[in-house]
Amino acid sequence: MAWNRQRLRELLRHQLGDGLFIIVSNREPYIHRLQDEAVVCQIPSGGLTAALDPVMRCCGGLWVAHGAGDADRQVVDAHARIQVPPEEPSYTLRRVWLSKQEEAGYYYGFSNEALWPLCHLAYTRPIFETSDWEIYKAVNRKFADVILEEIGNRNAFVFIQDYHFALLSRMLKRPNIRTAQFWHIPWPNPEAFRICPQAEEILDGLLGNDLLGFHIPYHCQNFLDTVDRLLESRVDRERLQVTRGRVTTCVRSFPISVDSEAIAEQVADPAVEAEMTRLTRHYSLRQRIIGLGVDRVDYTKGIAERLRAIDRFLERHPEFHKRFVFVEIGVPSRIHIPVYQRLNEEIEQLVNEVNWKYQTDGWSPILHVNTDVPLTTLQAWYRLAHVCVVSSLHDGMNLVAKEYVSSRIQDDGVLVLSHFTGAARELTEALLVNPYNLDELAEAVHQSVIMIPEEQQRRMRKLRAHLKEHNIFHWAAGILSCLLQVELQQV
Ligand code: ADQ
Repeated sequence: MAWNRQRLRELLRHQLGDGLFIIVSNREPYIHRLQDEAVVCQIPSGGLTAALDPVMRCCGGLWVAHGAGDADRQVVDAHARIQVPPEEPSYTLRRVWLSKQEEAGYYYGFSNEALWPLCHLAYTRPIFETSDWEIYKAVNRKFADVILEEIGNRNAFVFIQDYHFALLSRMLKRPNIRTAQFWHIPWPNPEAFRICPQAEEILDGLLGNDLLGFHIPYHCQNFLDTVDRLLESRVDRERLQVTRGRVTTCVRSFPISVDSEAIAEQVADPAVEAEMTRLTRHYSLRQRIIGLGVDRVDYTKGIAERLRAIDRFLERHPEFHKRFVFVEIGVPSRIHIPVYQRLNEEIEQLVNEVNWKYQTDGWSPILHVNTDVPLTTLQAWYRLAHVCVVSSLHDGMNLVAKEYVSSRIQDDGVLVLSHFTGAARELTEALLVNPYNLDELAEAVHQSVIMIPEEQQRRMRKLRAHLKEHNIFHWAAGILSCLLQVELQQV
């Protein structure tokens, strides 16, 4: 039987007992902003929060995150807490306040200028600033203090998210606390990782966890190899665990996913269908073949490669001029970092160039939407697109690929997917490509637009069947039951 909300809830109720369940992440699942002098509550885009909100809704507990919204302070109580989601309060969000300087050093600096490029092999050089590292440590400590205050003497399970908190589990180490951490981005090989001046401290920090999760076995192997090379410890490859001092950390893979059944239901809603009609009219898309790219604008996502491939495809196949439109929905992110500013400019310029080269009679081949789009609109695009191109140069998993597949309720459409995503290990019926190979990517776009309906259906049915079983609840149940077993064995 596939995992669903109900089964996950029962598992947690049964295993947690009176223990407190806490999720920690940098980004908050709900953010309050000021708009036209009114406070509005928004859901930030990004894979991590989208994946974990359904988990938290079903088990309650506490979510600790950076309060980043300009109206966040206005809506919390005296302990910086608020009940969410607003329409159906089911868990507590505890906000942690960071100064501009802390945000610059911990988030933009060490997390995103050092660790992010270090772990993604996309040929962007990491920047290691000692001052950023000092702030990163201090912010990890600040989160640890908040969490320890919330836990008091109770038993607690803390589920830490991502590379922003490499040192947190070590700081939380207490007999009444068990921790699991999920690393949402790839883990590189030891040669790549050892250039980090703080490599040993980061590894030591992560080995404070009882359980450490990655998306795919390859990232686990890389982690074990890195520990073996760089740190005094005992690495047991058969049992996939590392012992350092008196702590044993299990290292396992748990491929993250989406709530595929909920997505399939949502996209069939009349509101999504009305939005499909509106978009088709608004952008004059009737009779056109629609290609789609959806990303946070990041140099790891291969957006420029994708746009160049569209150019190559149109160059080679003029019969698709005026028939094909590629919709690129890219929400700018981390714009305070220079490399991201340059990337936004590069994409803008590429879109202009390609459009200038081909546009005629009211047709432009690329439609560029450079904002966050509401969920209904995003789902309408997923349904309208004949092909979705995910061309990441390196990606832990990539949820866009899984969202697109889950939205194809008529079993049609084609997913073009980079080999270098975690998703490529599971979604093998996609057209798998090397995004560095422009001709291959352009050819995959061509293959998708000429693929016969029977072949589309054969592939899409398999992909959808896979996601029906390997959904977000399967991921959460895997990692949480593993954490709770650790508890049972070790106490
Ligand atoms: P991300 O790098 O953020 O996640 P991804 O997994 O693709 O990448 O998730 C992006 C999410 O943001 C999707 O849910 C998508 O719908 C949403 N999104 C993107 N652009 C949007 C837009 N313009 N408007 C609205 N929504 C938009 C990190 C890792 C990934 C890993 C996830 C989860 O980098 O490898 O899959 O965490 O672990």
